[in-house]
Amino acid sequence: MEKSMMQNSLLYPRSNACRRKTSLDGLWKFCFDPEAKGKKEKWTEEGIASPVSMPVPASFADLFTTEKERDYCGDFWYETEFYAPADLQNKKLILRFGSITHRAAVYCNGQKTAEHEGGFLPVVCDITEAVKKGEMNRLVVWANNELSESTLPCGSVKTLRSGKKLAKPYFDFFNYAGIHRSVYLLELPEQGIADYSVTYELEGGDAKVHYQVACAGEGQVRVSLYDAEGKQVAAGEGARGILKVEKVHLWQVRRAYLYTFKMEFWQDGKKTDEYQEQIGIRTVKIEDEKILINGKPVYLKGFGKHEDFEVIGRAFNWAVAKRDFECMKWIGANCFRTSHYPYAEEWYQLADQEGFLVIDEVPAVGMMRSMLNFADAGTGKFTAFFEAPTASELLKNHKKQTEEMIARDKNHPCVFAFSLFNEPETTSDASRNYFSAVFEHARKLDPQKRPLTGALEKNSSPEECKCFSLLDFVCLNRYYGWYINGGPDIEDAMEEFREEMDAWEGKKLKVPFVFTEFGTDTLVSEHKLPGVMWTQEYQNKYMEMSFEVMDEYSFVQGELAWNFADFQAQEGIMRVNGNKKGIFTRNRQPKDAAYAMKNRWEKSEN
Ligand code: GCB
Repeated sequence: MEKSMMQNSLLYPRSNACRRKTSLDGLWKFCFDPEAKGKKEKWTEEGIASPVSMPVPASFADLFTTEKERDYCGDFWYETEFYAPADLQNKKLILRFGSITHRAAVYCNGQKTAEHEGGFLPVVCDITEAVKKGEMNRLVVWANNELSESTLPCGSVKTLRSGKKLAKPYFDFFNYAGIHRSVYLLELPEQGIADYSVTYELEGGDAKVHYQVACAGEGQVRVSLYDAEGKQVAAGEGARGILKVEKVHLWQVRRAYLYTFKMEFWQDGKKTDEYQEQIGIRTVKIEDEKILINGKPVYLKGFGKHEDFEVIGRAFNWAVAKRDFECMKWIGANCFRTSHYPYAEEWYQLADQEGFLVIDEVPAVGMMRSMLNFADAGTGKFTAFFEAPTASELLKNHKKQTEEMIARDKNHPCVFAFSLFNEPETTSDASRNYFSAVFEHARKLDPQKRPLTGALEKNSSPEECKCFSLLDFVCLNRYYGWYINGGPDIEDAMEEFREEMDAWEGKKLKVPFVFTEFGTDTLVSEHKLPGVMWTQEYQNKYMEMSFEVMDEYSFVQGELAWNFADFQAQEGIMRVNGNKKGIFTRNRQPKDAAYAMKNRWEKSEN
């Protein structure tokens, strides 16, 4: 079997005295393969057939001008070439894709070097044996964007009479696919630093940083810690230990402070590897109904987001990310959820720097058989999702992607919680068993033992839900006044909202509740006084009503509106060229509701 990616380090690519990264981003070759004949026809060795040019990173969908290409579902291929250094003594060569959506196999000179399931986490392959040194090498990637009920996210494939396949997501975002994040060629020491983790303990004004460095090969580890001015504040030896930081500068919400943690690997008196990363010293704790960062309660203000933008689809772009953070700072937010999948690593780096809290979510979305999950959420619809024979394979994938997400993101100070699902069925014993297994597994993975949660939809009511007790804090997605009693019925919606909140209160769970979704589709073009559904006035009215109810319950400790910005979704009678619940438009300009939210959020402290 090929080396699986988990054997390879997930550390973010960096260049230094011992490591070199070379970007392979740019224009690659690309082709669709509707008959899935590429493997039989040896495209893996001989190159792909009739290619067109394709930018990397990008989703392919919105670059083309025909439906056939935009809505393509099935196999597709990428190809490029790269130069491998002539001298690789004591070095290994690694290829690292930030993500390939949803599954991929990577071939170097015809040799399969990796296979990966899941479209939102890195694909890493060791190509040391497969490359021709001192020459150009052919790199071919097979990818596929079909959805099923045993892979994450969930959906199905429909075949039209013509034989054309279409992806049918059980979720409300466009099934963008492609090489979505940067690709690097890494020259790394054969033996050296593979991973590290840090945990924190605060003692008065000082802190203890417990560190652990995982290495491949025998050698000595030296570590050191530098403050933001570059002054060394602590140092140690050994693969694990404690660094004492006096008069610590804590990483605080919207007041980030980052130290640099530097690791060195020495063999026979020679430094053969080094790696450094910025870390933030802070603690996270759930106590009664509060979320505590550094022992102090924080109220979450912000959004559920998407990786989504015009033309590039789901690809990472630094400029878009920068603009998003500027908008979130302007409006007074302090938190976002990476709905509904782990984002590109650069998002977390920016959040670390800006002091944003992040709920990091695994792509466990669509775990209810439904093309209109948003509409079915409140109707009591039940599809026996976890009773199906697909559940055991699904669980395997769910656990694996949770492992990869936590392995990749565990050292980011911004990540204060992991979300292990969005809106699945939770009312059956089968769902309880399924999620007990997911949570039990996840609890073993995080060195910092951060809170685990998941976002519950309306069917997961206080009376019916069998899974809420697995969560360290409860996340609710609720649309009272939109999917439930919208428009002139909103006064009933408000009463029903209160009734549900009263029922939760009655359960005396003694945990914080966070609203991870609430919102209304709002067209920037539409104004009406008094407001009607879809107008800007109605979005404002709905938000006011929602905040009034939330403010009545002290166990509500956060409000993440749906969504930060308008985003592309599957076509349908409920969507006008995408989901329009953004507080900002798709090109990141504020709707009217943004000003009211800014006013509210700026009044309260972080
Ligand atoms: C939800 C889903 C989200 C949808 C949203 C909506 O409950 O979690 O993915 O986009 O509702 O707008 O309907």
